[in-house]
Amino acid sequence: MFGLMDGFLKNDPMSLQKDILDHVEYTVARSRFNFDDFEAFQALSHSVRDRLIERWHDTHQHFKKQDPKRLYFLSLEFLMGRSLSNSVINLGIRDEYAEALSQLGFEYEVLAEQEGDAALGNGGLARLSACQMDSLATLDYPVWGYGLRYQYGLFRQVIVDGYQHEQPDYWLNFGNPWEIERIQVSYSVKFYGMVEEKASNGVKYKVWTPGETVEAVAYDNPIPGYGTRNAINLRLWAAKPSGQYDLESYNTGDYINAIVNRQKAETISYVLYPDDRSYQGKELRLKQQYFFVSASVQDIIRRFKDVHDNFDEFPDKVAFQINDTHPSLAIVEVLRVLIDEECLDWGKAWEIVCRAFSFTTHTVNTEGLEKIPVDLLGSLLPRHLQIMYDINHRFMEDLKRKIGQDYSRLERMSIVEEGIVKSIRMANLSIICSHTVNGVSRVHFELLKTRLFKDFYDLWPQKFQYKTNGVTQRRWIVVSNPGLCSLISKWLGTEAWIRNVDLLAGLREHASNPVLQQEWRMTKTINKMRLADYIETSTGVKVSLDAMFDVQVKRIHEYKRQLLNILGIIYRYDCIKNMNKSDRKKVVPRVCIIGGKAAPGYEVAKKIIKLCHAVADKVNNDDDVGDLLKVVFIPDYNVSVAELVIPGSDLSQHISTVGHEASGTGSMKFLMNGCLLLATADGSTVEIIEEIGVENMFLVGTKLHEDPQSGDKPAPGVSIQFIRVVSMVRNGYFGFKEYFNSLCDSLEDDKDFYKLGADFSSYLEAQAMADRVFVNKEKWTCMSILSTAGSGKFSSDRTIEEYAKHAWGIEPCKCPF
Ligand code: 26Q
Repeated sequence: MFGLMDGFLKNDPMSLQKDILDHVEYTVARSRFNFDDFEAFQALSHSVRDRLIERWHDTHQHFKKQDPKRLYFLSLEFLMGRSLSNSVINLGIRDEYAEALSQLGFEYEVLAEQEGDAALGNGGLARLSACQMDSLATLDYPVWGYGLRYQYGLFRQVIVDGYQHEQPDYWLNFGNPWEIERIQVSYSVKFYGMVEEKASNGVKYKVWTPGETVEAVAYDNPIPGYGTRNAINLRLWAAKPSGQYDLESYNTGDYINAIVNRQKAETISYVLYPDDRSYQGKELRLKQQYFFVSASVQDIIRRFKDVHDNFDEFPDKVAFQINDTHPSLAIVEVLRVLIDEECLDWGKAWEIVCRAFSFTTHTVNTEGLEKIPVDLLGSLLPRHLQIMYDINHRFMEDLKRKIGQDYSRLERMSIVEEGIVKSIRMANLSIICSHTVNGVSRVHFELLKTRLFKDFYDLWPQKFQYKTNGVTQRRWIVVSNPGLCSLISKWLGTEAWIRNVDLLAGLREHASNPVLQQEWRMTKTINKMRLADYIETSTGVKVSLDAMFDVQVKRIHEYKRQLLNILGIIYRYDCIKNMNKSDRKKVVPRVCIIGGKAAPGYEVAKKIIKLCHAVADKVNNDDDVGDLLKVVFIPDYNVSVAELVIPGSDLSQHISTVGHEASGTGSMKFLMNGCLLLATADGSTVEIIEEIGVENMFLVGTKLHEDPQSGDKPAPGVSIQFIRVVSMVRNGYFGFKEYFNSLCDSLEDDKDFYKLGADFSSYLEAQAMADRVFVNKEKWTCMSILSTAGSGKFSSDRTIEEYAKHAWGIEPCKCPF
C-alpha cells in the first residue's frame, strides 16, 4: 500500500523474507531450515516490531523537537487483543508480508492465529481505551498512554458441565514481542509511613516518611497509526522490588527471608481485578492504582522539567485524561508533588491541576461510583488523605458561600462520605478538580445532569460535556472483516473511508442495487462459514448456514439482560414444540449465540451462564427441533473471538434495561459489519437510531422518556407468555430446579428490578419482526447495507477529534514520512 521503504528497513517481499529468516535464526534461535508455525509467528512479529520501533523513534524525536501540548491518557485497563494483524495493516505492509511468507511455505492467516490476546482489561471501558489509542495514533496526536502491565490479564473462562470456572491468563508465558522493556526507566513508588509537620523560617511544610518502597519499571508498547508515520507509546508499569527493600533484614542476618520477601513487591502488578463494581475497598487494588499513578506522574513531570524550568507553562503543555475514577489519585499526586516537592504554594498548584485534568465517567448509577474507605487511604497514603481533606475543606467553604446552609446538598457534594464506613468519593474528587466532566453518550449525559451529578451540574454547568463513544474501523472492519473491507472499497471507489469513515454514507445510494446485495450476502456467508466452524470446534454443535445467526456477546450482567434473551429462546422452543409439521416448515431457523464472562464473585451472572447451557442441552438434543433452533454458548469470549463472531452475525442483541447502559460499544462494531440490531433505546443506541433510522433495526420496549416509572402511563402488565416460560424453568423443565429457583424468584412481579416481565412482549414482537424481515432477503440486505452506511458517527476517530477540541486542547503533530 503506502511506501515500500520509509526507514532503514525495506518493505519489499524479498527483504521481509530475509528479515523473517534472520529473526528465526538469531531471535528465536531456530534453524532457518526447520521451524514451526509458532516460531514463524515469533520471527514475523519481531520483524514487524523492528518496523514499529523505527516509526516510534522518529515520532518521539519529532514530538521532542516540536514540544507540542501532550495528552497523557491514564487508564487502569487496556484491552488490546492481538497486535500482529493490526500492526501490519496500520503499517500498510500486510500484502507484502503475506507474499513473503507464502514463498517460505507459510500462510499469513495461520500465523496470525498463533497470537494470544493481551487482555489487560475487563470489557467496554478497556476496549474503548484500545480503540481510542488507535485513533489517537492515526490522527497524529501527541499522546502517551499509561497503564499497568498485569502479569495475569482477565481470567480465562472455562465451562465445565455448563458452569463457569476461572483460570489464570498466562499471557506472558510465551514471551511478548510487542513490548520493549526499559530497565533504565524506573521510579520508586512509596507507601505507608507517616506525615510530620515541620517549619523552616516560619513556613510550615509537611514531610512524608514512607514505610515501603517499590520500583516501577517501564514496558513500552508502540501503537502505530494508519496511513501515517506516527506511532505513539503505551507505557505500562511493572512492579519490581526496590534496591532498598528490606535492607533491615540484611543487616540482621536473615538473608534468605529478605530475598524471599522481595518477591512480595511484584504482587502489585500481578493480576487484573475483574470488573465487580461492588468489590471495592481492597488494599491491593488501591496499591495498584497509586503505583501506576505515581510512576506515571513522575515520568510526566520529569519529561516536562527536561525542557521547562518552572511550572507556569504546565497546563499549556500537559493534558491529563482520567479514564473513570480508577486513576483519580493522579490529581492528588500532582498536587502533592507540586506542593511538597516543587514547593509551589497551594493556590498556584491548585490552578495548575484544575487546568490540566479532564475526567470521563462510564457509570450510570450511584452504587457504581468508586468509594475508598478513609482508614485504608490514611494507612496506605497518609499524605494524600490530608490533601483530600484540604481540597474538601476549601471546596465546602466556597460552596457554603455560594449556596448557603443547605446541609443536605453540602453533604451530597462533599468528597468525604460520613457513614458506617467513612469513605472518599472518588467521583466527587474528580469532578471538583477537573475542568471537564465527560459522559459517554447523549442519554448518559442527560442522566449525569439530572440524576447522578445534578448538584455539580447545577453549580458548574460549563464543566459537563459528552462525547459519544466510538470504535476503530481499522480493527473492526479492516482487520477482522477483510472481505467486507474490499467490498466497501470497491463500491466506494476508494480506501479513504479507512481514515474518513463518514465516506461510508456513500454506500446508501447502492443499498438496493442487486449486484451489491448479492456480493454483500456472499461476504456474509463466507464469514458465517468461519463462525460455524469455530462454533463446532469450541462447542461441538453443528449449525446450518441458512439459519439466522442471532448473537449476544458481552459481559454477563443482570442489567444487560442475557436472561431476557434466554427466556425468549425458551418461548421460541416452546412454540416449535407445540406446532404441527406444516407450521414448523414456516419457522425461520435460528442459531442463538451467547457469550461473555461473569465476574468470579457474581453468583446471579454465573447462574445465567448455567441456564444458558441447560437450555442449550435440551434444545440441541431435541429431534423435533433439528436445525430450526440451536443454542450455543461460546466460551471465553474475548477480543479475538469478537473479531470472528461479529463479522459472521446476522442479528445482534443490545437489550439492557433502559437507563442502565452508559453507552455500549459492541453495538457499534456489529453496525459497522452490517449486522442488524435488536435493541432497547438505551445508551448510544438512541444515537444509532438517529443515524440509521428506526426502520432499519428492531426496537425493543419503551423509550427512556416514556419510562412508565417516571410518567403517568401504567407499566405494561406481565404477559401470559412470560409467566409460562418462567414457570418452565421453575418446574425443572431444563433440570437443576433448585439451582435456578433464585433466578426465577428474582423475576417475580415486585422483584423484577430489571423489568424483564414488562419488556417481554415487546421483545417477542421485535424478534418476530426480525423473522419476518429475514425471509425477505432483499429487504434484509438493504437494511444491512444501510447499517454499515450509517455507522460513520460511531468511529472513535470522531470521538477523539471531539475530545481534542473540547476537552484536551491538543493539535495534531505529524511526523514527516
Ligand atoms: C472497580 C473497583 C474494583 C475493581 C474493578 C472495578 C471496575 C473495573 C472495570 C469497575 C468498572 C469497570 C468497567 C466499567 C465499564 O466497562 N463500563 C462500560 O464502559 C463502556 C465504555 O464507555 C460503556 O460503553 C458501557 O456502557 C459501560 O458499562
